[in-house]
Amino acid sequence: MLRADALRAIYPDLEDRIVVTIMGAVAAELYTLGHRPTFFYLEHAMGLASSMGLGIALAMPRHKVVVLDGDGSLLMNLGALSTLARYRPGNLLHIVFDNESLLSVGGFPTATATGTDLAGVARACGIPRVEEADTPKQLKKVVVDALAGETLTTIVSKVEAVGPKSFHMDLPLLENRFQFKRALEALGE
Ligand SMILES: Cc1ncc(C[n+]2csc(CCOP(=O)(O)OP(=O)(O)O)c2C)c(N)n1
Repeated sequence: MLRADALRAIYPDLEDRIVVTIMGAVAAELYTLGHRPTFFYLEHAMGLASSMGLGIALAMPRHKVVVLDGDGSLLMNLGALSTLARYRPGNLLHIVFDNESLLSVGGFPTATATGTDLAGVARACGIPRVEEADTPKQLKKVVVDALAGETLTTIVSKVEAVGPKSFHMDLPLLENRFQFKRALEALGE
């Protein structure tokens, strides 16, 4: 599955949500589909999108929060899965696009290319619902289910190590940061 196709399939389910993405390819792909003030693209702080999503989900329990993560990013902060499971906010959906690669910096293989099973790690950490979805249709189904429910969910989707031609986003980090904060304040807790 191409991540771009996966994102296109679930974009209608994301566009009215609070979304936090990792940097690089997936951020550019989501941005290209259509930026929303409630989307935050976490530049630089690799591995921390799920931690940021956890904080927002706990602070804003009436709103669904979706995190778009990558295998390299999650591997860099693997303990995040234990912390997510410990607090288990039912309004948090954690989607990991596993391309077995650090694609955004040139495509070096990660540990999922040599056998690490992130869905298995998530289950062992105690995430109450873990799904694997490897086609856009399957992903759409589990995303819709998870957003309709109240159970912390991690979805691991294997995708090809293919990204956009350009990672350029016409939205500076600071502008995104202030716009996102205002959008969340307007939503209220
Ligand atoms: C702490 C830190 N180390 C390294 C980087 C450089 N970096 C940016 S994106 C990236 C790869 C991210 O890999 P993954 O999460 O698998 O996503 P992909 O690029 O494959 O979509 C790296 C190493 C960074 N931004 N921050």
